[in-house]
Amino acid sequence: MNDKEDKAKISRRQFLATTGIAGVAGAGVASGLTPYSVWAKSKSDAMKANVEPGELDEYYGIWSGGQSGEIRILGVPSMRELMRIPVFNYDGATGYGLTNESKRILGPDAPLNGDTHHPHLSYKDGRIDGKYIYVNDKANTRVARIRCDIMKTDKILSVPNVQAIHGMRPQKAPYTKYLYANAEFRMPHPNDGRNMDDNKQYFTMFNGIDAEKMEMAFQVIVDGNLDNTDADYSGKYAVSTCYNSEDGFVLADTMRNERDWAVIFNIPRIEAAIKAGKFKTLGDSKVPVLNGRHGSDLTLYVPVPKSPHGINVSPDGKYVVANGKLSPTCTVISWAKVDEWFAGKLKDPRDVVVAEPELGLGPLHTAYDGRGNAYTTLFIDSQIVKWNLADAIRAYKGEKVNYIRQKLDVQYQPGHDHTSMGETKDADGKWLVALCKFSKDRFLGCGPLHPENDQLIDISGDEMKLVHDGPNFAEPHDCELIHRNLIKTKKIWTRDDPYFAETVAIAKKDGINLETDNKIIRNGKKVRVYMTSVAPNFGMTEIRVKQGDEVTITITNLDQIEDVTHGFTLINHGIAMEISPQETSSVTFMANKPGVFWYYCQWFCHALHMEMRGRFMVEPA
Ligand code: K7E
Ligand code: CUA
Repeated sequence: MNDKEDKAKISRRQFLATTGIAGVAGAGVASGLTPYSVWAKSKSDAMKANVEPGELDEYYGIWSGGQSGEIRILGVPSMRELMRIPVFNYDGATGYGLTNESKRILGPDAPLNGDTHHPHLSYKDGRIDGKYIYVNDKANTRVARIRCDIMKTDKILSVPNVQAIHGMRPQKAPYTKYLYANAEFRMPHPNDGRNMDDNKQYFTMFNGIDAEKMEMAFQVIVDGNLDNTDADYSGKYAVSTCYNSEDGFVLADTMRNERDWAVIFNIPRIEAAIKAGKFKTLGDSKVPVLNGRHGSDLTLYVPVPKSPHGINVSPDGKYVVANGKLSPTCTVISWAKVDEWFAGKLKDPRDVVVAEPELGLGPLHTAYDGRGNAYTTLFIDSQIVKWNLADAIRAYKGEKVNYIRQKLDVQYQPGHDHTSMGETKDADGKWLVALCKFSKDRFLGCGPLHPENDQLIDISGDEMKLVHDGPNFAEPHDCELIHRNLIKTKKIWTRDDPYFAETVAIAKKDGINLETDNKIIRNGKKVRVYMTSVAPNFGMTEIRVKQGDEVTITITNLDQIEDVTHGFTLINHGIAMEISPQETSSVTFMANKPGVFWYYCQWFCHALHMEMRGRFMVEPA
């Protein structure tokens, strides 16, 4: 890079730091640090992200799809997108949201949008067990579970009596018994229009979900609101940030206090209180509701500066870091001290704080390398700051040590960051992904809506090195990087899979053998069509029904060969679905229009794929 380019780049960064973005997040907080940057990346650094054709990535990247409502699977380090998993959204390729199998998961009248933020895998003893991915839907107050073996959404739960599930984490130990889910927004109770102006009737709740059944286990009323959450490595605690201790309705009010808090939930005490019957219920809901406000022995409110956002437990199991957002600091809380506090040995809730390092402007989230270092995103500074936990603790005690190891410019405005295996006891400190909210000029223009920029950073050495820019569509808030050995996926379906068990049961009642039969069963105006598919043939090349019939098409793909997926698309009916090898898929719709409508296989499966089609014939009423 020549001098001129260098200057141009630096002035661009300064420009970003001084534009409106800084103003939004409470500018004027000076960090007092002199950041240094690594702009250039050499060709050899970039080659680290290179995965040769035919080679496999070492890590699965589990990405949230933000406002798209989906989950995406990327390979890391190549950052290649491997798969999209529809979760809260409609998906035209797989028919998710159209098929009977997916509708059973989504439930009746489910909205077909979602806002996924936090994908997290299930645990055993603080390690990834490879079973499930859980993810929140902020937009419609839901949580979902995805089966890792088939990479399909498996269950969805609507959380009652709250609004906007944001922070969400599985319990880490001894196993994922509970899923912890923060409802972000306070709302009036009851929310039937009578209390809309009475702030005192507003509250929100921390939610415990039975992670195996995907049913509500408990709700805890809190003061303030709830942003992000994490769980410790002993299984005893969950902890959530609150950016609105002021109970404000508008921005200016939420920024009034110099300190808000992190609230720690004592899970064994919550379980004991439920056992002892110390709860109430709200409205029609049967879920136990406990009081966790100030003064409750179920919670500990730790004051932290200022409007904290991310909350991240260190993989050594000792600490949790609350990220200051409007304060240039992070607050380090010791779990051992939290034990002491609940044992009645400490007086001041701030006694659980063991460090409060000053890191830079707009700290949002922190990740760890398993070697004692933390990596915090600085939204306003557009940097990742690497700092040392032990040194930050020594500095808090008054020692003169520099806990900052490096600051690396990222492009631009990072939200979450995540390290390989960093949310587990097996944190391996190889890779860091910075999920940048703005990409600005990093990619070819695609209109006013820009992609995000997910940057891959090599953290295996002493110095962080940027190796790859990864454009991504709206809006990955968070991801997890999991070693490929921990996730085992099926190559073809097994016929006894619960995903389509209910469809199989209906066929059985109709006396159908799905593996051999091609038949139409009529029951009044309800018509059920059963057919098989083997490349390049559907079991039936014509289906005759009457106008006004409710038609269910059930197709079983008999192919046993990996990757030979068929599809069923019915012209002019808005119907399409995936049928992968050994899968049964079904869809129900009204045959309202008389005439001939072709159906075809929309998944290129065979040299004669174009010929894999048939006529859907509707006789006029
Ligand atoms: Cu975008 Cu985790 Cu929803 Cu932070 S959250 S950036
Ligand atoms: Cu079957 Cu294309």
